Amino acid sequence: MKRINHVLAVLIGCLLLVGLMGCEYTYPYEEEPNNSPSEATFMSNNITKGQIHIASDMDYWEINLPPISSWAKVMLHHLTADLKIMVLCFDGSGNQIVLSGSDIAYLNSDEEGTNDEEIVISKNQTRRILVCVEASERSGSVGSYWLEYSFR
Ligand SMILES: [Ca+2]
Ligand SMILES: [Ca+2]
Repeated sequence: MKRINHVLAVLIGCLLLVGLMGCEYTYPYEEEPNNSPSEATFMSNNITKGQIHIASDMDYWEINLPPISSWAKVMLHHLTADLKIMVLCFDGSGNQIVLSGSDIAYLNSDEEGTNDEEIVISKNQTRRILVCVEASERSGSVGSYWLEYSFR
């Protein structure tokens, strides 16, 4: 009887754990909540997956870069819906880099439909990037994506 009670206790414990963890939606590799810059998921690989599960969802990702000699690129691909990306760049002291002139056009990327998104950052003092993925205002649709970055 004691043994059965023990098994029951473990079972109830597992159910409680699953119940608690299931409260917040989490896609593999993405850690919700990640809806603001301070909750950004750190990208430990140069490629990851995420999902915009409701139209108002936002996914923030944090990328740390070593010194780059010419550019850094942030890409969104394998889109299942019309999503968009926006990036914020910071220097080694944590100050936001204000991009000017022609660079401004590359801060946001929103192609139509499920076309890939790409942002090229040419400011080589960039050491930290915050990426925000969300539904395009055009469609407000939900879907999954792969986020990737590279640099040179
Ligand atoms: Ca999110
Ligand atoms: Ca788009």
